[in-house]
Amino acid sequence: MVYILNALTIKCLNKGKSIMVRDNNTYFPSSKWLENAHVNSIDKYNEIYEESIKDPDQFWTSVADRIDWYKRWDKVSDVDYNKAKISWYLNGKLNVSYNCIDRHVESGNGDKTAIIWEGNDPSEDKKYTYSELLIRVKKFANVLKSLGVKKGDRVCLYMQMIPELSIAMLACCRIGAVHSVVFGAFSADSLRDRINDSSCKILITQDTGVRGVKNNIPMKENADKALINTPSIDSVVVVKRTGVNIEMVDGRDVWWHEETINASEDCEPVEMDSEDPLFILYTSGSTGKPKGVLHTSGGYLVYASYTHEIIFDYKKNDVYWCTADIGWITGHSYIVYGPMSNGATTIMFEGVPNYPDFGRFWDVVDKHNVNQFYTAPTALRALMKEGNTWVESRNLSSLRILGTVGEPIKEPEWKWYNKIIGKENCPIVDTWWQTETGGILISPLPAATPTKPGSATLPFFGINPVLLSDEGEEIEGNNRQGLLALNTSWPGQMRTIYGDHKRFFDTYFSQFSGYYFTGDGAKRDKDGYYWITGRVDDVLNISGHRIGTAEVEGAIGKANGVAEAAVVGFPHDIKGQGIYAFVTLMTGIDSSEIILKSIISSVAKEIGPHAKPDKVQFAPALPKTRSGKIMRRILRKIAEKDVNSMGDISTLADPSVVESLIKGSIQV
Ligand code: 7RM
Repeated sequence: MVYILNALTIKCLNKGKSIMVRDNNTYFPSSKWLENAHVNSIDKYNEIYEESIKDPDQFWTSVADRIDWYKRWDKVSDVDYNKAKISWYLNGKLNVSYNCIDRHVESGNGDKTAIIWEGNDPSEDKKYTYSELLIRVKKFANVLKSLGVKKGDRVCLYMQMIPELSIAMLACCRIGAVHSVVFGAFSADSLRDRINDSSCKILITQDTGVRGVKNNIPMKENADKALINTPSIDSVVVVKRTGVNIEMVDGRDVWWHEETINASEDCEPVEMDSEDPLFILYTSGSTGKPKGVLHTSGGYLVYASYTHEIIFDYKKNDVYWCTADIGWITGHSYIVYGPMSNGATTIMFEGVPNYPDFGRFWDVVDKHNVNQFYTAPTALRALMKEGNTWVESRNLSSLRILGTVGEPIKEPEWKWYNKIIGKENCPIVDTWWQTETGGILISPLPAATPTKPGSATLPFFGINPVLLSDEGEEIEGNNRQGLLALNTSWPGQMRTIYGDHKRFFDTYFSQFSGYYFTGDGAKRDKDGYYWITGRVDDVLNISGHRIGTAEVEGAIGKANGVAEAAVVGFPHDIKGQGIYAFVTLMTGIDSSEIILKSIISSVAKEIGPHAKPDKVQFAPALPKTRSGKIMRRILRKIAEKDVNSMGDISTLADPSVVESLIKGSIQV
């Protein structure tokens, strides 16, 4: 399917010199973009899109030439969704760290800044050129080798946003080790489960972390708790970030700085097969157990690299900043692998948007002359609420392109972003994608696609989105809504769930045969633009973080006195979605402050503080069908305070439960 915009749209696009032209709530790329951008008109977009769909092998062949291969592939792709079998660039050989560092040094760009690290405290920053980075990565790769890490071994990285995190990732791929980054806010229990699921051999962490007003996040202490039950871990490498006193376990723990100081600066990159694993990243699904999403080397790098260049219209001298945490896929693809494979200057930010004040993002933009700025709608909502004075005192004239990711962006924050941050001069790319997709699948191209606030617009090259009915019928035509699926593969697609290929098939390919099912709903408007309506499964999106309702329910269930819990999302001003927990206590136990506290702390312990419920309602019973399934649809309506459109409740075992839930009171 090809989307050709109507004549009116194209005419408006060429309307003239004015910066951003508005028409019926459609925003057009400003004229100064039309000339020098990689894709500089909607006609060009349509032309390339058509080619990419007509002859995908030819298209993905030409794209893959951006990467340096030791040996080219002998088949572009081999995909069978009915077996969940996905391979790209078969028998191609490459090394990801070579592509992200060495080749830039070899081509004379060794003195170019690779990473600008901006610390939590504005007085702290560091820059690493590509040459400096190469030395550090080689040294640390040798440290890993000296600790017995071999090709294919898993290495867990549990760190905050410090440069050593990127260095460790690149060192892993230099020697063919598979990294598994665990977001620094996850609890000891979560860390333990993730280490065990993929039997990591080594853990890399830091003494303590700093983030906003928190200046002593107990990273090593959490790690120590996790490590009580992780038989696969041989050694722990600890980065000294804050210098506070921590315990080091003799024979197991070593300091990063001590190990690297005398490590050799020679370390040849290992030749990897395209389909050798690059990393595992855990993400929440609709069951209690997070999935180890596995990405491989060749296809992932090609896709991250290409999308980064085209969607952010990245040019050689740009300073690019993605504010995400590397603990999530956005940081993997668009702080590390995409930008660095393109030889970009990428900013890595340790702090938070409101520390030391609400102008911090804009200070960083001003200080480093950021050209592309990529963030989450939740951050924009939080900042928008604080007024414009924080923005007006900073010079944002370097900005060229703005991006968002992680959740639907709503019109108010989109308009604020456009006007107050972009000064109506910077196209906004609302990028839709997932941990599973490796890179962006639906997004405007900044100098080509007219945008509409809230729409991720059109598919990227080579991407075939479809809308499906609940029965799995393809919904053709525009002005329609359905379940979002993809009917062809792309190089950045995940390959399996680590250690559980059957679950991979069951989760993504079994519901609708021949399609990859995303778990999202979407509508396609009259112009063929996609509007993501959100998850249709039991996955919540809290401030852009994916959290499964089942995980939170499991954690609540572990608190003393709790018989059962059901968790749903509800609309939240800042977070996008908040967590609403309905909790039934054991017979004879009354709700109390103490129980409430133990529920909250159980969630913090089992998952992490970011998954704490915003609202807890104690309920005598939960609405269940006669077969015992909790009807979340009803709980969602109660959480949304939309009790008048409850729908059919006749299949409930006991419909009177609903009445008591509506009357019930919230405790938090
Ligand atoms: C990159 C990332 C994936 C889920 C996805 C959606 C939601 C992401 C957008 C979005 C609306 C967007 N990976 N999502 N981007 N919804 N518009 N531009 O976020 O695996 O952590 O989450 O996030 O529901 O399925 S993720």
